[in-house]
Order: sequence, then structure tokens, then C-alpha cells
Amino acid sequence: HWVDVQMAPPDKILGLSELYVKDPNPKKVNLGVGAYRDEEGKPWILPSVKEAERKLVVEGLEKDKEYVPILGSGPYNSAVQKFIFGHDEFGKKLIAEKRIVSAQTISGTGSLRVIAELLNKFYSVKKCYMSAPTWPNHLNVFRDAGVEPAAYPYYDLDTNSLDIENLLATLNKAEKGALILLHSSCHNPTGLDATSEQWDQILEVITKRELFPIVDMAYQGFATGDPIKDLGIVIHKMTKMHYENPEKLPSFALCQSFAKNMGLYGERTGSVFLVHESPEFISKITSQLKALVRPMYSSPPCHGSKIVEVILNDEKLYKSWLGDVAKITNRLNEVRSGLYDNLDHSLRNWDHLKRQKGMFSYTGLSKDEMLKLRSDFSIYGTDDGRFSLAGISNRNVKYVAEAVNAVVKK
Ligand code: PLP
Ligand code: TYF
Repeated sequence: HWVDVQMAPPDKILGLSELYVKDPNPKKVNLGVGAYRDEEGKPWILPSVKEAERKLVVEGLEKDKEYVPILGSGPYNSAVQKFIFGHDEFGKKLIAEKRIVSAQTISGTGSLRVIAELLNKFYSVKKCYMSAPTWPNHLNVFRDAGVEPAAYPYYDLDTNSLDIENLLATLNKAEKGALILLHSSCHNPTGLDATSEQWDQILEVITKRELFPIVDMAYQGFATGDPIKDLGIVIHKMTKMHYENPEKLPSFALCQSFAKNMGLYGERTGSVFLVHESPEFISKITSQLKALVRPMYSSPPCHGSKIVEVILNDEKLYKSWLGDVAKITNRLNEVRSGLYDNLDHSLRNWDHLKRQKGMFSYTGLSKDEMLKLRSDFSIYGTDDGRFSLAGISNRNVKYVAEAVNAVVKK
């Protein structure tokens, strides 16, 4: 029989959408969930994705709806591996030497969960350092996989800048051999990324404390407008370090998602990669990943991965997709500037908004101020002061900025 089932707390981000839907105010604005909306506030199917789907259906590229293998479609896995690692001198060598495990997963969340489960089974230290703050679900995913979440300082709310000193100090004292979760770019929720020099410092401590890096890449493309350029810092630095000095960085993982940069949210399409110097180890890990996934969900879904496969393998479509990513990034940046321009700079300094990248503005507004935005203006952002910029457009940017001004004034 059931025992003592209590209400679970609502998800901090998805719970907001429920409140938003119930709000009768015609002026309401949803700045909660990080999902792209166009200028009209509507979800956007990328034209490149529509064209790929047309090819699948009309040109018959989709031959069947058969189950894909446990670790996903082979052609998808090679295409994505090449797309992520193949633009890099060392990445190319890693591919050629079969030093990367690649598996299709249930989007980025599934990727994180699978790697966390794998590490829990086969890695000595079951503790993962995460930025404070981080995407709240990171904590849930690792905790539920039996890995204890720990924090490293990241954002200094007083100066709205990276708290690099305390970050390095904490990592310098981190438990040797522990796991560390890194956001590749467009840090969620702060939008603030480390500079190239800061990444070097972070990687230095990682090698010193023998930490195992797990890179989460959910917004690839939105920092620079170009998915390949966005790989820059982390991937290039890490593949180089690993290839040239495997004793310094023997292994690392990358969790990747096409939810945002292809707009494939509900198609649940992403990948997990694990880099290691020994091809024999790669074979063993691959077999263990299969053993892990089979009893969880047997195999990943097939429609999204077919779309990705078509786009990455068709030169014209690939170019058109790059254009779509640039378009999303441009609109987000326009909204960011529009918000900045309409805020009252005599009330508070908003310059940090200009330094942020990706889908979010981490405003620095307090929980009380966010609650006031919700109750007085029907503007729904998360309690931590995060705005999902996709919810803003020319139609409501003034309304949002003026509401912020009003809330800050009191
Ligand atoms: N990681 C971060 C930092 C995210 O913000 C998200 C989604 O918002 C994800 C991972 C995973 O998203 P999905 O499971 O939809 O790919
Ligand atoms: O807005 C965010 O940060 C995410 C978005 O299955 C999200 O929480 C929503 C649903 C989902 C994965 C990510």
C-alpha cells in the first residue's frame, strides 16, 4: 500500500508557467522558462528544421520508425561527434583515434542523468561541484543519481561579476578527484561566462585537484551567434589539454542538447560524450552505458535525431540552420539592448545586463522585487531575478522595463 505521500514542491521554473497560464491579465508576460519565442511571442519552428522534416516526409528520407539502438542512431552519433569535435585540430585526432564515446540521449537532461549514473557506478568520488547559482535541475539530476552536489562560488551579486577569486579558492580546496560541472557558454541563470584567461585559471585548478569535468552545453551558438565559435573556449582548450597532456586531463565528459539551438525542445534530442585516452576503456564504457540505458528507457526517440542528421549532413541546410541560430541570437541581443535602454539608470546600475550572453538576463532584482513584478504587473520571472528574454519583444519591452523601474523605485 501507499505510504505517506506528500505534495512535492513545484519545479521552480516550470511551476511559473502554470501560474502564468492562470493569470487573466491581458498584459501578462512570461519570462520564466528558457524557450525561444519570436517577435509575436510565438514558439518558432526553425525554417531549417521544417525543411529537414519536409525532406524526411516528402522526399522519403525517413524510411521507418524502427527502434534506434540503445545508444542512439549510428549516423546521428557520427554526425554530431564530427559537428562538435571535428572543427578542432585535436578533436579531429580524438575522433580518428576512437577516443570519444558518443551516445544519443534524451536531450540535455537525459545526457546529464546518464553521465551522473555512470559516474555513480564507476567513479571513485561521488561528489560534484556546481556553480552557485546553477540551473536548479542540475542539483536534482545529480542527487537522484546518487552524486552529492557541492557548490563553487560563481557570481558576485554585489558587483555583478564573476567571483573568480573565491571560485578558484574553493576549487583549490576541492576534494581530490571530485566531479565538476561547467557551463560551456551562456551560463544559466547568470548569462555571465568566464573569459579565456579565467578558463585557463579554472582548468589549471581542475588539473591540480584532479577533478573530472562535465561540460554542459545547452545554449551552443547563443553567445556569439555561431555554434562553432561557441565551442571555442571550452572544447578547444580541453581537447588540446587532454591530447597534449593526458596525465593532466585524462578524461572529460560533454553533455549536449539541440533543444535550444535547433528549437527541438520536445523532440528530446541531445548527446553525451566521454573522452578518454584509451580506446579499450572507451569500449568498456560504451558497453556499460548500454547496460545502464537499457533498463532505464531502452533507446532514445528517433524523430529529432533524424532531423539533426539531415541538417548536419546537408551543406545547404546546415548553412540555413546557422542563419536560424544567428537570427535567434540577434533577436535576444536586440531585446537585451531594448530592455537596457528602457531601464532607469538613475535608479540602479544596469551595465551588467550588457555583459550577459544567451537567453537570460540575470537582473539582480531581489526575490521581493520579482514577487512584486508578478503580483502588480503579471510579469513572471524566476525568484532569483532571472528574465527569459524570449518572452520580451517590441510589443512589451517598455511595459517590462517600466514595471522594473516602478518596482525598483519603491
Ligand atoms: N542544462 C542547462 C544549463 C539548461 O538550461 C537546460 C535547459 O534549460 C538543460 C541543460 C537541458 O535541457 P534539455 O533537457 O531540454 O535539453
Ligand atoms: O528555463 C530553464 O532554465 C529550463 C527549461 O524539459 C526547461 O528549466 C524546461 C523543460 C525541460 C527542460 C528544460
